[in-house]
Amino acid sequence: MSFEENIAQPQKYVGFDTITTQIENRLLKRGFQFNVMVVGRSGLGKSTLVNTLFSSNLTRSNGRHSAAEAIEKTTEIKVSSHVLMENNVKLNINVIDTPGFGDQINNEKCWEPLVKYIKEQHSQYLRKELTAQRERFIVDTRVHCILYFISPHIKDLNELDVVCLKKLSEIANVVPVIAKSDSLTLDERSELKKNLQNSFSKYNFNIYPYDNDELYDDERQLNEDIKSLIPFAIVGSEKEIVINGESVRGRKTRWGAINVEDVSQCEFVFLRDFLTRTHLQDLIETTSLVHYESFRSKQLIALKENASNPNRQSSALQSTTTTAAAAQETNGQVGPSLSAAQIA
Ligand SMILES: Nc1nc2c(ncn2[C@@H]2O[C@H](COP(=O)(O)OP(=O)(O)OP(=O)(O)O)[C@@H](O)[C@H]2O)c(=O)[nH]1
Ligand SMILES: [Mg+2]
Repeated sequence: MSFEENIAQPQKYVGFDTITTQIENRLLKRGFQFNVMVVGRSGLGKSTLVNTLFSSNLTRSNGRHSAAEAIEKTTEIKVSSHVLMENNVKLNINVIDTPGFGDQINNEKCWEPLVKYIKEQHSQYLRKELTAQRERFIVDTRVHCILYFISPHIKDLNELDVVCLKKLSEIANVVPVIAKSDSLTLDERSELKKNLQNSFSKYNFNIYPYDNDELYDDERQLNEDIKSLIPFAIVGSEKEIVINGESVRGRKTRWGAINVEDVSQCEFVFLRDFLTRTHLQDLIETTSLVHYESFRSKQLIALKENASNPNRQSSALQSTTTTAAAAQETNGQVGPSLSAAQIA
């Protein structure tokens, strides 16, 4: 069978070119959902950065101001929801904070609650997708981006960073940053960045952004440029300071004033442009098409295997939490899963 494509122009204006505006209007009414998780040791400036990124007061920055203050001893996950409006565009942001991460005496497995949270969101989404009467728009709580904060005071990744980056980059879009880079000279900064980049490739982390066959040349080039900048050496600030008579977001340091938006002083602007101006949609899409898809197919294959194996089927139907997929995917460690009973 052959298929011939004829391109014709209607003889008078029909109006279907407005479909782009129609889509835009619908999307604008609905708004966009972006879920960002911040991970890193206490006091590295996670809350400050989120507030600097969205130029708002989204999360409370309550870092310790003196060594005597107690640090949070939990890896409890805190989610806060915010709505931002810019021109006509409504952005719903969930900030998933992980206070106390890496601050315990024994940090082994401190990544577990984070992995569990991420998988739980995938699992909830899948459950909603598979119900007979599914919602028209499923509320998306899947983690679209993880900002991973690396201390500026190390020479290379420590053991905890290696394990966490490995685990997290397998299941979500991870963007590492060098926190508080104003505490480094430019030479120290590029030295640390070089070491970290070498380690990322040595350990073969799946750091975002990813290449795929569908990218155009300009997109591929943009991703290359971004990869050469990662980890972004950032500075965050919630305060305005006056530099040369102009009020800017910045910090006063022993060496002088830093304008966080000045690219000769730090890479905050590159990070913000990357997250909001060039890759916001791609982060959301990649979460759905790559990370969620991989979770979904593992779960459905396991479910099918259970269904074709009568012995396992009965146990899957009885169980509400565990399936073969959970065991395969997490080596029995963490992660919720589905059973036929849950889906029905
Ligand atoms: N020098 C410098 N200080 C910063 C920077 N970002 C934040 N701070 C300061 O570091 C302290 C801790 O900042 P937070 O944003 O509360 O840190 P956090 O990572 O959210 O800390 P926890 O919520 O305790 O995990 C505050 O006093 C901030 O003003 C930075 O880029 N450079
Ligand atoms: Mg905080």
